[in-house]
Amino acid sequence: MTEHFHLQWNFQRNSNVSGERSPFEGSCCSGQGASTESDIEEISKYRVVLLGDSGVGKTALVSQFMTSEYMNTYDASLDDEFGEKTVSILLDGEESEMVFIDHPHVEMSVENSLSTYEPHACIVVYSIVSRTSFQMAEEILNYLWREHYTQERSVIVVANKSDLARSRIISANEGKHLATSHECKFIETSSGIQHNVDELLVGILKQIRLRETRDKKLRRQGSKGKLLSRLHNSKTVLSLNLAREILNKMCLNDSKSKSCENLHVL
Ligand SMILES: Nc1nc2c(ncn2[C@@H]2O[C@H](COP(=O)(O)OP(=O)(O)OP(=O)(O)O)[C@@H](O)[C@H]2O)c(=O)[nH]1
Ligand SMILES: [Mg+2]
Repeated sequence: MTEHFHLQWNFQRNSNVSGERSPFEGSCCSGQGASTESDIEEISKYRVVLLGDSGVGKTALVSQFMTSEYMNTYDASLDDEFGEKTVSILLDGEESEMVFIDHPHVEMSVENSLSTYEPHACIVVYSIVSRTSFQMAEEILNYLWREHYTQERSVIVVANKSDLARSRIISANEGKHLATSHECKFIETSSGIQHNVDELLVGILKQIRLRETRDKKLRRQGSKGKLLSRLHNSKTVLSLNLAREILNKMCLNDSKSKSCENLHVL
């Protein structure tokens, strides 16, 4: 599929012989002269699995992603085989390839989806008009929590069908509480009237990138930290560090609960 993507990309780059404005102008892939194959290989590729009860709107959301203004229209490889759709997203001047994995709920278990795809992010969808789908989302989140997914990867709780306001059964607060209690982000969407669909798409990519940057930093600090701890092992320094850690945790937890709807911070 990646090969198909590259081939399509190269074909479109080389096929602009009419003198029309290149579709890559103004994007991160515009620029003078021919790009090399290595430019293309540098683009990060992220897998995103959609989970949730049958009929909550997973497939409808992915279809709406395909119409996003962030999508590099000319670079998309809309490969619907095996429930996967690959799109190229341009965000903050950087391009990333996102693969959305969407199997009908009855066809693939959560365990199977995670072990097969090892996703960078999980989107747990429920419908605001279905209590059963909310309970299903909770079960999925409990599983993700036990498997340390919510702590180690990006997990976003999506309350879909917000257009059906009159039939609403699950309040936004209930959804937010579910998300924060599992250390996840939260957003209400409607794929029907395209409410917050772009925000979700961009939010997923932001969350993955932020986490990636933080993990890299932590790894670097980890090696630095080992060195420092060898130097500062007096009792006073240790207790001061402990106090700082506790304070940090308190502040972190507080800001986290406030920012569950802000998909642009971790
Ligand atoms: N009113 C409304 N209807 C929606 C919305 N999103 C999806 N639907 C409808 O809900 C039904 C189910 O949507 P799907 O996207 O097929 O649901 P799914 O989660 O993919 O379901 P499975 O593939 O069975 O797991 C369809 O009739 C959609 O048109 C929405 O935001 N608002
Ligand atoms: Mg579906």
